[in-house]
Amino acid sequence: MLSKEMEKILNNQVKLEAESSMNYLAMASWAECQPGLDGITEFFYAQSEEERIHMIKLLRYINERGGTGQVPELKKPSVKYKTVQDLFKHFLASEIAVTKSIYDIVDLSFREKDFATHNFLQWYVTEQMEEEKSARDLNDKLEMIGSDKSGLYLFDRDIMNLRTAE
Ligand code: OFO
Repeated sequence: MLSKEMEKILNNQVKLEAESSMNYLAMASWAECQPGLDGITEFFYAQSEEERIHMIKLLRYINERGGTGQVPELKKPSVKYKTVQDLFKHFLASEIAVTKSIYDIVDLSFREKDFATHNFLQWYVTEQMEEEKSARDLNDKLEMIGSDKSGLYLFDRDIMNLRTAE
């Protein structure tokens, strides 16, 4: 059985994953409206789907452990991106924030000796490590490319291949 504090913090994480899903959906839609960003568009649509899966996994875990999973109310995502660089900076910042939030729950699971939740969270810890790394790598590449259009063309093509290779 989850403690009340654990139930609350896990439901907060459900909300964060849902917000990430909606933000990435907004990013995908923004990219789809720009000329020639087909790879980036697909990347964020897929990313949005993944976050939705993360949300449902958490929600169901809360229910399985005797809590009540809450479907959250969400704000409309803001989409004020000026450049692709800007878009990917937001992506990295969002992943860093999610990692921190997961670590806070891991910390609580230790303090409460809730080893079932601790075990459940290991999947999220690994996932965040991979997502943060991929977001950092993509940001590094974009920094190198700067405003070079042919570089951006190749970046978009590579990110499309990255998705289809998964
Ligand atoms: Fe939910 O995986 Fe990143 O944020």
